[in-house]
Amino acid sequence: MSQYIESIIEEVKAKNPAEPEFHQAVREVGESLELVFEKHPEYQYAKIFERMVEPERVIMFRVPWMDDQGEYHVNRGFRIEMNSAIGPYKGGLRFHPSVTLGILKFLAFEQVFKNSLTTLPMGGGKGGSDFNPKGKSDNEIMRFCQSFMTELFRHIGPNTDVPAGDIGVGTREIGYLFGQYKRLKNEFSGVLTGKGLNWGGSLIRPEATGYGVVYFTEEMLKTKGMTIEGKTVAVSGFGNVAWGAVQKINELGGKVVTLSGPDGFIYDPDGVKGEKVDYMLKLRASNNDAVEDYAKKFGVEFFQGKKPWGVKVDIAIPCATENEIYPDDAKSLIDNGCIAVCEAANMPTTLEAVKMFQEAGVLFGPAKAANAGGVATSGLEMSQNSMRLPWSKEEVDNRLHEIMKRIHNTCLETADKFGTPGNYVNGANIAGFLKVADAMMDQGLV
Ligand code: NDP
Ligand code: 2IT
Repeated sequence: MSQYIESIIEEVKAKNPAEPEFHQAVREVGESLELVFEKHPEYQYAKIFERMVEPERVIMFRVPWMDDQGEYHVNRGFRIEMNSAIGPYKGGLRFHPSVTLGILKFLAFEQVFKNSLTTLPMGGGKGGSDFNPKGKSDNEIMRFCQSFMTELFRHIGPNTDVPAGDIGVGTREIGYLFGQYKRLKNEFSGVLTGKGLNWGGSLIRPEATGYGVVYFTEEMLKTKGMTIEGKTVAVSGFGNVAWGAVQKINELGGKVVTLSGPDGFIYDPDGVKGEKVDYMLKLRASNNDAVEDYAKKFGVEFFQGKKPWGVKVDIAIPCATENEIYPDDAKSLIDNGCIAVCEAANMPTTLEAVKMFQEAGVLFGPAKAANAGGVATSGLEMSQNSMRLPWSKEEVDNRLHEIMKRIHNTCLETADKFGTPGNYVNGANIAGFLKVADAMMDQGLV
């Protein structure tokens, strides 16, 4: 690690103590960017990376709400407006008790590079709340969303900042948020993505992140003359992203043998298919935080408190949350002959585990490239909203597929150009950086 990058990381740590996930994300990108600064000192001179690690704006606010029993509650709401060099801020909202400023800063930082890779004009942002949807009634979720938007509405807009879903925020929550925005602004616009189909949403958006990650995996496998057909896959999580990934893996002839939740994982040797895929939606909508019910319903094994990475599979697709693959997990996957790991969640693999996969020759697709299909399809939703014309399923899916192929090729070409062939992490970080950095240079002191 060069002195220059190390000093930036030290400063980030000093200014943002107690934000380890943000430090981790900056370090991962910083390591790749060394290769850029060697060739292009002009970025270093203009302090582009120092600017990128400082959000353009951070909004933090109180979210008071009342439960069904009439008891008062207060949560904290956030929106990190990280970078708008190439378009309006764009990124999801996360409702989960683990949400902190640091978690959202890491996610907003990653989003800047990811959105750049999509080739669409979107800057980077992220937001959310430490609100816990577990066990909440529909009315409680609605009141919370309305209160959240009552503050957020003044900071966002279709040309300013366009939030979407993430953990704990799906079509239902986007609906309540959109309804409140519309009342407050007296305006029907594309201010949020992930909307319902009857009120401005795009076909394929719910499936897009999962589909995209499988398209990306397929492209990685192709470089080794392989396909997904006949491969066994370990998936973690059971939410929106996992659901989309499972569908596309089945369609391409692969077999998903695991799902996981905060309670443990299920092992289904016959594969998660047919009605079991539909059941995932019920599990997610139950707000119950547990995957064990799947094992009970379909008579398969459940491993309490364990992660799925010890199961012998060809491919691993983490779809739950950050830092779920540690060096021990990486070792199990490598020892069991895993050929590809593709990140659907954001930063699910620790830095050491990423290095282990790369050194072992496992194909490794980093999140900011591999899971960009979700936000890319959000970008397509924005285009449809601007035109006031919806596209067909085929049209959106074809565009998504093309975008994922292009991102894959851009990563490979960039990795090659900077002397690290096959290193998708460097390719994604560098290609994502260059577009935003050049825009910032063009725009002066921004
Ligand atoms: P969902 O809320 O639909 O599902 C999240 C899944 O992860 C659930 O199974 C959830 O269980 C589990 N999970 C969440 N937090 C934890 C935790 N701390 N420990 C263990 N399990 C946890 O969210 P999504 O499917 O939308 O998101 C999954 C991942 O994909 C996240 O990393 C997200 O940032 C990323 N992503 C999402 C995109 C999108 O468009 N939705 C786009 C790109 C990436 P439970 O809810 O029961 O805790
Ligand atoms: O992490 C992500 O890319 C998302 N949660 C999707 C963001 C979006 O704006 O669609």
